[in-house]
Amino acid sequence: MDKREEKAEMTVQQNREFEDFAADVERGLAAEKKYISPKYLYDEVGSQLFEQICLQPEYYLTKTEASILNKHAPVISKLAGSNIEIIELGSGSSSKTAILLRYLSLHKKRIYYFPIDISSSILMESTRRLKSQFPNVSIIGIRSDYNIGIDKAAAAIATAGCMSAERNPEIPDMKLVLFLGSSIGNFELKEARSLLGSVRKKLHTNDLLLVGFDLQKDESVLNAAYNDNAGITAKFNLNLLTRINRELDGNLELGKFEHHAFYSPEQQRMEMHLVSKTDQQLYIGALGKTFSIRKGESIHTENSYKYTLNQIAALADDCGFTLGKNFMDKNRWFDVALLSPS
Ligand code: AVI
Repeated sequence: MDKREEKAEMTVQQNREFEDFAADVERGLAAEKKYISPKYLYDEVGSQLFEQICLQPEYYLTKTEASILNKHAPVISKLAGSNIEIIELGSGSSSKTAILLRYLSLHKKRIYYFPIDISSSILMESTRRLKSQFPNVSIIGIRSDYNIGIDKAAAAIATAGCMSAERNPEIPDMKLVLFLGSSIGNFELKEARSLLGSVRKKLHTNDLLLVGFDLQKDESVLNAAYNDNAGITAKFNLNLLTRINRELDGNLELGKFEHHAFYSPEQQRMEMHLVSKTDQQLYIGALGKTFSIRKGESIHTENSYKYTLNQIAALADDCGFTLGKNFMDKNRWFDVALLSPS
């Protein structure tokens, strides 16, 4: 693909993203219970704010998962072949993957790493950093959603294989797919099944999948994690309104909403909402429409499901995987589940 074709493809993709966002905001604000998909929290600013959330003392998820990966990197490495293709769904800053790369790069012959993310700036910054940290690892960032990203990574490997007359001894003998950070928790169970099911279809029997699950725990720990003292999670949530204003020509006033996050024991999930402080009209220029919202009414912006080990095993089974191992911290707050195709 030459530069002109690449640009044209980018424009088509941007138009499609704009139309999807507009349609989703219209549907969500017109609904009886207002909602907007959490995927829209991640524009460039939202992605940076999420990186800051991960550093907050109350947000135990990132630190705990990192400590699990640090401890179990040798075992994970032993399970992997000598040439390995690592594909990470929603790689973000790739900081936890760096833990694995540090270990794998010392013990493997050839590593390809394909971080897949929707934020181009975070992707560019993390691939630049990792390339200088791990010069022996081939790193190819893919700005895409997950399904297309996995196909692109497979195509890149196939091209590398075709370039040599004989079978290239450096071509990976296995894929290791990473879906870390409890991102799976932001999916409804049906969507989580569908995502893992489609990942399963792209894997061979000797490939592996590592998924980070946040586990059920004391409510006070959960509530603190999503209501950090520095107010970063609140900014992250409110940034969705700024994004609507900028991209869809909205007139939403951030001061007229507040961040509300709480644990729902019935649904076994953290919920994040933007609660309206007054009766107000929300005008969205790109739609040419106004939506009414009452004082106390909310826009539901995220669910973050907390799993039990039984639920994880059932999900794996439903999607055609065998649960090989649960790598957990000593408090059992977080689980990195190792799944292999059944
Ligand atoms: C990305 N995801 C796993 C985070 C979570 O914990 O659900 C997003 C987040 N929302 C508020 N804080 C962090």
